[in-house]
Amino acid sequence: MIKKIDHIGIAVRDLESAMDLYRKLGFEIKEIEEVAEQKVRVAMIPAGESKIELLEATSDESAVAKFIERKGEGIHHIAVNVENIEKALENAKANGLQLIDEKPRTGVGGKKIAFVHPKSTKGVLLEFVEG
Ligand code: CMX
Repeated sequence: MIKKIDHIGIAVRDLESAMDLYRKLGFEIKEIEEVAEQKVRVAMIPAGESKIELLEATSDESAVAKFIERKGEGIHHIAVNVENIEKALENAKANGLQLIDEKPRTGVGGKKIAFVHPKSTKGVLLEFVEG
């Protein structure tokens, strides 16, 4: 059911300076996308079969802004690819995990995404991405 790690999300205060830093590390960064529903601007950086997602909040109400306020910059979530996100959510719920999203939302690239609460996944916010 789980295909691979899709990406690792990193919360940053300033997207442009974080992109400069990752370019210095050797990553190739092409574009920035705003995901209004999640109140973030993101840069998806290819890293072999997976990606690194730099995340900047676009509002104080954003989950990313709250995370940085509480914990500082750093790894915010791990996202895994699943073939069928509704089935992945159904399975996680049936196994007693606490879902943040009962139904998928729209994420980067218009893909279907949904989150599982870090309280039920050993302190790591987990994201399902379909496709
Ligand atoms: N990773 C690990 N723990 C986290 C966390 C994260 N990213 N965000 C919050 N927490 C922890 C807090 O530290 C806190 O723990 P303690 O109680 O031990 O201090 C606890 O979760 C708080 O939980 P809460 O009161 O239920 O909720 P919050 O208001 O802090 O919101 C969360 C947390 C995960 C429910 C919220 O951030 C959320 O809904 N996230 C999903 C959406 C999202 O993150 N979008 C941005 C990325 C979008 C994208 O990638 O496209």
